[in-house]
Order: sequence, then structure tokens, then C-alpha cells
Amino acid sequence: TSPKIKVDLDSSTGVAVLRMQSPPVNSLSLDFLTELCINLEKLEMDRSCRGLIITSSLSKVFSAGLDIMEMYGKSPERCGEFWKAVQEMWLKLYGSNMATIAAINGSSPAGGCLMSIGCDYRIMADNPRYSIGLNETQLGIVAPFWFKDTLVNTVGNRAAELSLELGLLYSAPDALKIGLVDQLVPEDQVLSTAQDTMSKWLAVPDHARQITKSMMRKQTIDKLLSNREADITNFVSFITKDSIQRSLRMYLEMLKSRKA
Ligand code: CO8
Repeated sequence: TSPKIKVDLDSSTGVAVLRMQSPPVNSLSLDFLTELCINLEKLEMDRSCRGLIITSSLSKVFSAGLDIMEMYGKSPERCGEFWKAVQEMWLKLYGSNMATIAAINGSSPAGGCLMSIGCDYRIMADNPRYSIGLNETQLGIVAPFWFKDTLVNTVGNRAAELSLELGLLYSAPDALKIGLVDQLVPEDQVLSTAQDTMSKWLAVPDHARQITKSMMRKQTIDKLLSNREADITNFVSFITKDSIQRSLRMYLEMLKSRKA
């Protein structure tokens, strides 16, 4: 199988660009998450890598979020394994010592939004057709506490409350207004702007930036670390409920019918 992730590390700048290339929509399957975690781990251990830019090789989509097929009609064991991989991806990204920038060159709902807000800075293509947000409630599911915490840390309590209860997806301009993304640029400049921005982040001494990042994020990370097993049990019992499975099926049918 061809790799779903392509990493280019520029050894002169210390910046890696990680491209997600899992058509059609970079949905986060167990395989994809595993590959993502392996790559994040490798870069984290590589002392020559100080900055990471995450982007998509697909046009129009950054990531469609968690692969709904991984949550539909699967055994409890498999659901547990999947959820552990979702946790792992977030722990690695949110806790990374690297400076991380999401170069959001397409839509980024749910888990795609989680990846984006897991980074230190977000640059999005200035295209009102692209949306980003934690829309879980729209699928009849509930964003876990650590998704919520990451959102609160990014946009503040009130905006997070509105956005989560209504399952809002924000167009790029609206996302900028609430601070869900930091900057909008023309589509063809997303990556180059991320590179320019990264050089500013890397001008700050690493150790000071890293300790500060940890000071800001440690509490949120520790909360999941100390509740990891309970969070898996909770996810598995929730997602395998008949009523939730029915909601997911209806949502999948809606996604397919929208195309026709
Ligand atoms: N998982 C699986 N398949 C998907 C997903 C997904 N997340 N998203 C899209 N697909 C499929 C579509 O069904 C379609 O399949 P097919 O070709 O067989 O019909 C194919 O991918 C292409 O999709 P579109 O035609 O819709 O592509 P577009 O380019 O028109 O749109 C979008 C791209 C905007 C990304 C659109 O596909 C979309 O909105 N997708 C749904 C996104 C979404 O709602 N994701 C939520 C996932 S849930 C999550 O991430 C967090 C869950 C937390 C669980 C907590 C429980 C306790």
C-alpha cells in the first residue's frame, strides 16, 4: 500500500512538512492514525527537526475527521483500539516540543478541526466554501472532554459553548472572527505563509518556547493521561449503542445522498 503520509524535512531550516494524502477526504482511520503517530514520533525524536507544518495533498479537504466507518458496525474491541489511536495522535500533537502550524488548505470538520487546534498556529485558505469546527452534535455524538478542552483553550469558554452545543461549522472568515484560526491567506499562499510564520516561531529559543507551551497545555494533557482507560470505556459504550449507531447510519446516508 502506498503511504498515506508524506514527510519532507528540510535539514537547513529544521522544518518538516507533513502532507496527508489519503483520498478521498483524509479521514482518520485506524491505519491512517497509526501512520500519523509513527511519523510524529519520528520527527519528535529527530533533533534536527524543530518545526512541523501539517497540510493536505488533496484539493478542497484538509481532513474530514475521524473515519465514520471505524465507528459504524465495529466490535467493541476494535472501537477501543481505534479510540486509543485517536487519543495517541492528539497527545503527540498537542504535547509536541516542535513548533507546529496547521496549513489548512480545505475543509476541516470534527477530527480535522481537532488536529488543527492541536497545533500552535493555524493558517487557513481564504475560501468561504471551506469550513472548520467541532460538529459532533450534528452527528448525534458528543465531543469528548479533551476535544472540548482543546477548543476552550483556543477560542475561550463562550465561543466553545456555542460552537459545541450547536455543532457549528464555521466558514473560513467566520473561523477567523472567533479565533478558531489565526490567519486567512489566498489558497495558493497557505504553505508559503506557513513557512514564513514558522521562521518567526523558530527565532524564539526552543527551550523557552517549549517550557511555555508545556505550562499552557500540561493540565489539559494530564487530564486525559489520568483518565485514558475510562475515556476509552466511555467511548466504546457510547458508540456501540443502538441509538448512536442509527444516528451514524443516517448521517452516512445523508453524506452519500448529498452527492447525487
Ligand atoms: N468518514 C468516512 N467517510 C467519509 C467521511 C468521514 N469522516 N467524510 C466523507 N466521507 C466519504 C463520503 O461519504 C464520500 O463517500 P462516497 O464517495 O463513497 O460517497 C467520500 O468520502 C467523499 O465525500 P464527499 O463527497 O462529501 O466530499 P466533498 O469534497 O464534497 O466534501 C467534506 C468533503 C466537507 C469533508 C465532507 O465529506 C464532509 O463534511 N464529511 C463529513 C465530515 C464529518 O462530519 N466528520 C465527522 C467525523 S466524527 C469525528 O471526527 C469526531 C468524533 C468524536 C466521537 C466522539 C464520540 C463519543
